[in-house]
Amino acid sequence: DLAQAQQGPLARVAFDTVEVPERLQQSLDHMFGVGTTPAAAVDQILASVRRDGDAALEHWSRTIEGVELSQFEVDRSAIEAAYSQLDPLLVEALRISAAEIERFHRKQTRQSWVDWSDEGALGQIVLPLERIGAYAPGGTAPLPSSLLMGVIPAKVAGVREIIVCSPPQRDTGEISPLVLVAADIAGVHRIFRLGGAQAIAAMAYGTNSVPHVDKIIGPGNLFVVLAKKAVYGTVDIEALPGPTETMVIADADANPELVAADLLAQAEHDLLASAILLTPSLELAEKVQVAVARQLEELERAEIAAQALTNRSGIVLVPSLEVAFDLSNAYGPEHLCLLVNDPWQYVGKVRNAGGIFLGERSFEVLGDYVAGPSHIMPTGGTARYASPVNVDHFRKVISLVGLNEKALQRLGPVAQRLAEAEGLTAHAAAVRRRLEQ
Ligand code: HSO
Ligand code: ZN
Repeated sequence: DLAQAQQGPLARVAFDTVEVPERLQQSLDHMFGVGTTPAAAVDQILASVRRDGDAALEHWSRTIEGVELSQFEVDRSAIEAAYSQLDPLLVEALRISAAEIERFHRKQTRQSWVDWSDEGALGQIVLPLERIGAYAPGGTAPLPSSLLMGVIPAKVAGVREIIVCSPPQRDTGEISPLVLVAADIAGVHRIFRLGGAQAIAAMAYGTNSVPHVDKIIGPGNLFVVLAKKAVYGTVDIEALPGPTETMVIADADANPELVAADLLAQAEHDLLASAILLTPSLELAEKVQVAVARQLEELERAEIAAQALTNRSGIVLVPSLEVAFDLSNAYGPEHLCLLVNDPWQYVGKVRNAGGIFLGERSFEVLGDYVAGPSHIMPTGGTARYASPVNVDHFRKVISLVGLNEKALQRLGPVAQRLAEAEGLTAHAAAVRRRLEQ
């Protein structure tokens, strides 16, 4: 039951029904008191950063991340040093990716407008947010591509100041050079060596060292996601990102090796990543199963991918492509990959998905890195109402009301009647005084 799958406890791991691994619970018990849940620990961290500012940031960086920080902000020389640590071809790849992302998002124009008539004018002003913060996870495999995908749409929107928080690595005490260089190429203004819930708290409330922002974006571990959820309202957030998902719809002509490769590419992200194939062809299903098993052996992250394939993944044999699209709409996958003949004819059938990838040559990994659209897409079935990160995430609208006497004469009595019905006599009087003038 694919619709059910999106509501199941696994899909909600980042939210409230988390089963806490034993080792994690032990360190929670040790640091915060016996029986403390992740959400309660996050609340404590948020409250202390709000109260004690930089001192709390130092404390939590020491106790949780195991790093002694004398200065949170990264200076220019550290960024230059990061460039010199990277292969120039890799730097070039980041630049090309950044240029393609920018080119795509420049298409997303939403204009201010003013509409004049004999009743005056109505309109809207479109403005960028002033300051946003992006979180870039550290860990064993930092994802610089995700930083580009979050920051560049903000840049295109015209956000005045973009800051980044990312945890320093234990061995070097510095943020991963990949993250530093990606942040620089994306056009980030300030970078801070901060990870976890304390980084989210710093960006939400502000401290002496870290300015508070209007919106926080970016993926993170359980604590980061819980912290984003908790500060929502004080700041905006783009989403509570869950484990990544791909759904492949393939017909009998699809290449099983490529279907398998695309499923595995997604499965290697996370133990809870979801990679699902829907196909009406039993023959293809069997070939994909064999190909997956064989290709799995060649992967460095085979263990993670193999687990992911047994958790929230699988091959579903469907009676027809028609049914495949119904199931896919019920599931609302982050990525929907169409490995079918003439994929364009099915685009109109898709109602819920973060992104649609059309055909064998237009696969998800291109989208992950270089196609142009942001790869930060709605997960957990939220594609029912949410969109991939885009320029509008970083813009807001101010309504303009510039009506004249003629509009007052026509609409004033209507407003007055509604005000009286709501029992709001001061509202009614504000209309009446004008009509009586
Ligand atoms: N597929 C991931 C994004 C990503 N892939 C980053 C590689 N790096 C979630 O859309
Ligand atoms: Zn990916």
